[in-house]
Amino acid sequence: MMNQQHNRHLARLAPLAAAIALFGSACGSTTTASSPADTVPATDVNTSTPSVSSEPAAGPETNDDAAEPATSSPPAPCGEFGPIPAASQITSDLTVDLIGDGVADDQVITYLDGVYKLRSIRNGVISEVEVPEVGVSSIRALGVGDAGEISAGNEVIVRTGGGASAAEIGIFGHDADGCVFQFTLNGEDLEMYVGATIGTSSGMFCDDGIIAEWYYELDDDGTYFGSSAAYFESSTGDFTYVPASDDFSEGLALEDLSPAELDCFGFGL
Ligand SMILES: [Ca+2]
Ligand SMILES: [Ca+2]
Repeated sequence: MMNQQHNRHLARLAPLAAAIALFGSACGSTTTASSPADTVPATDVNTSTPSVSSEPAAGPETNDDAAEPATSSPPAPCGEFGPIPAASQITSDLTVDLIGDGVADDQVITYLDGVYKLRSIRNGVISEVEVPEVGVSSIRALGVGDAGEISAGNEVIVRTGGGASAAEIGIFGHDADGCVFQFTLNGEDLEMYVGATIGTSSGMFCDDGIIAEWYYELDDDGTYFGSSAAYFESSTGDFTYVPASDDFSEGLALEDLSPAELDCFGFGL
């Protein structure tokens, strides 16, 4: 099935319940948790508390790295990030649970510093990504939930832009080192839209292990046509169709349409 990104004709979410049921079985055969084996330094995939050892590393580590600033901050597997510049405009600042241990002790901040950026502090690890193409809108982290079941912990649902009539939604997760990244859909930008204009309407749903979207358009005869589809994280950081979840319908009455809203872990736009 073609992935037509923007022009996907999504409609009723009626088949979503079935999709979720299917998803359950699709999920049973989850692919192996492939870890992005990039430039992994000598750190373990350590989700426990960053132990800036109080005891000296009993070894010949007396190798003076002169460039090392004499701070006692935790290790920085994602790079060095200073304080957010005072002149930048903070557009959201949430205290959330990114690890997924039930305790909201992590932080997600979105801000404008020339470009929009999303910074997360997860288990003490700071990381940041730029969010391009925001349009006339701004970006704002909306909340977290376990939308992708391969990536550990909770994902961040973010309003990544949009215009007057629709908000664009993106999803951000964390890799094995705790560094934030933006999810993709079949390897391309994941952009979902929530909103309505005269003649069009679109919405988005998310819950544990699944996201879905729908889109309708007014037809010549006054009815609506459109389609819907559900997605799951099929490989690290990438969503794909839940098998047989995409649906096309036409001849719909206005009251048949799923609402043009974000229905996502209980938080809205
Ligand atoms: Ca936590
Ligand atoms: Ca997850």
